[in-house]
Amino acid sequence: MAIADVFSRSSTTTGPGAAVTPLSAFGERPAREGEHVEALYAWVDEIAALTTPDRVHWVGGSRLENEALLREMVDEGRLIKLNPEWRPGSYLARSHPGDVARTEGRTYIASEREEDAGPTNNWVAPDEMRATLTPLFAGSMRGRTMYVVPFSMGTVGGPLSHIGVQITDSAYAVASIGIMTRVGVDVIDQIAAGKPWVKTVHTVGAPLAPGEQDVAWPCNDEKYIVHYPDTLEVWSFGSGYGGNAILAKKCFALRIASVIGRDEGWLAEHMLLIRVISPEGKKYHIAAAFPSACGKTNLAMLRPTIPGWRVETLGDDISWIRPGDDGRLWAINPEAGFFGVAPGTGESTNVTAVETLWGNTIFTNVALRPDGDVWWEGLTDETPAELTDWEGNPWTPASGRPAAHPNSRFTVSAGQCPQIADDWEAPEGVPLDAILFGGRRATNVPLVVEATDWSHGVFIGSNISSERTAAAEGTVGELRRDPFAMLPFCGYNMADYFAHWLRVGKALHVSKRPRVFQVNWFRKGSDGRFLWPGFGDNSRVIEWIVRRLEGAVDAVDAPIGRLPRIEDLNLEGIDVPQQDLEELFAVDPESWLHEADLTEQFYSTFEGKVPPRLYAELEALRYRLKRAQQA
Ligand code: OXD
Ligand code: MN
Repeated sequence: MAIADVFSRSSTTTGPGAAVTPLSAFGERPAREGEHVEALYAWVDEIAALTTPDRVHWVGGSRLENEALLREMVDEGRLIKLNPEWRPGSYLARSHPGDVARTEGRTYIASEREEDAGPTNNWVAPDEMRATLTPLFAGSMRGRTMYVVPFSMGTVGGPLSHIGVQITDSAYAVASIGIMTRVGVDVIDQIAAGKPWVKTVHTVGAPLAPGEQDVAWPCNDEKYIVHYPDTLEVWSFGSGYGGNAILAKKCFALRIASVIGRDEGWLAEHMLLIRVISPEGKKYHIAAAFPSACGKTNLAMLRPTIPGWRVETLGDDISWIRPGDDGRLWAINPEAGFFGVAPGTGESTNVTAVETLWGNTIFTNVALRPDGDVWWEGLTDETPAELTDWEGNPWTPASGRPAAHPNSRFTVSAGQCPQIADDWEAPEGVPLDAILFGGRRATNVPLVVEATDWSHGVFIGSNISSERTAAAEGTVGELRRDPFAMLPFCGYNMADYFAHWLRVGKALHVSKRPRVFQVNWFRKGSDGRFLWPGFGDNSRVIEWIVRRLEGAVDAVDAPIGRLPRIEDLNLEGIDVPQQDLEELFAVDPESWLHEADLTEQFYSTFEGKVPPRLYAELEALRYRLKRAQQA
């Protein structure tokens, strides 16, 4: 019997023969009164009239309803139930091979004014976009169930939280939203009470003709991920995958929220959030922005290798940051789960993540083991002799292709993380002490450098970049810019976003501003070796940062910021040769002057909109570099 058959029958947790509640027992529209909730009902009716689903199901968010949904998905062949002995309550989804990642080329900011989208976003005028989308959405849910999912980003009713409703015809999206956000009728109560909410509409774009057999992962070759920032709406067509389908995440919590933050004076950021506890028991909160694939989840779940230090996880992808009454910046992780990249997550790189995934996890596009558990490249040192790959084909190490898709994912509740902070759901969030910007840089950028002040920090953030590797298109070594790690996620003109960052910091008293640092775990020596061990040893850099916050160590002024004195780094227990340490912190004025030219080129793409303050930072950097060159 095939593996899928062994575990795909009856996903019930109530035991053989026990009565189970079918999904159809749920889904009633909650009865509430008043003009606000009437507006919600009218909107849902309007979308149903456009998309013509067979049924409308209001998701209430109970555990029993979720179980019924998962059971139905297993019975319909959309999910494979994993062996409960190894992975209780867990499932594997296999996507269509053409629907495996966010589609940035098909992602649009349809703002009224083109200049509000800026040169880094795809723009189409809202009317034109609606004229394109309306015929695509018309009848798009035929033969399917339309789910209405009320959700909150941040705890329901929290002062930093925001709510929304996603309409979707994907049960997979419903199950994922249930993990990644707080879903429930209490959100409808908030809407009824008049709280503003964001409208999000999603269809996989695969209507079914009467009697037509469905496929496990319906989708459409044509895809549109469209944001209307002026009316706080998201419309997504054609994809069932990740950020294209879980609209609360990148679409709402970053693109739309960044616009709300611009207008309300706060920041929606692509940042992990951690609490660092020193051996003296002092607590510090750090948010850190890294482009995708630079180890954000690893840092979020850091296990320090230095004695006495602890890290608690608060979030691994998104932070909402707002000035508090005390004049400091306060941050929450608006999400309720982790949607992490599986390959490369393993015992030796992120044991905390591996432990988090013990059960109750939806895996997508990973490989299946013969024993009904999952596997992906990097999970274990040893490669299993036999697997079913992410496309459902037999696989052995000799197959010559990855068993799991490189963008395969796990979706799991944050509460399952063994080092999650007890108060990770605190509605008011945590006060920020430091902000880190990182990228993957083989050259130039030192292991750590401190910004001299807020506007220098914003300058550094605006210059985040990673070098292209041989695997990506383009010239190897060429810088791929990803300012603030927000390039694909900023819902408005990035130059206005830089100005907003300057404004938010300037409004804070200098003593209350988080300090800003740039980090780079990926610098290489001239022989191509990584100079720094990384992973748990990054705690040594965090220790230096904390000691700077405490005023316990001095720093050395360099043209690019403040560098550590090597003797202040805690290197006990690791063996990094002196020469490597020197290379890790070397600043070559010539190559930095070249970078400054690239920055100027990049800024010029915004046609005069980059704030003068950042040009002043650029000129000051050039001046310091030239002086260093002459010295
Ligand atoms: C993500 C990303 O999925 O940054 O978090 O791409
Ligand atoms: Mn991300």
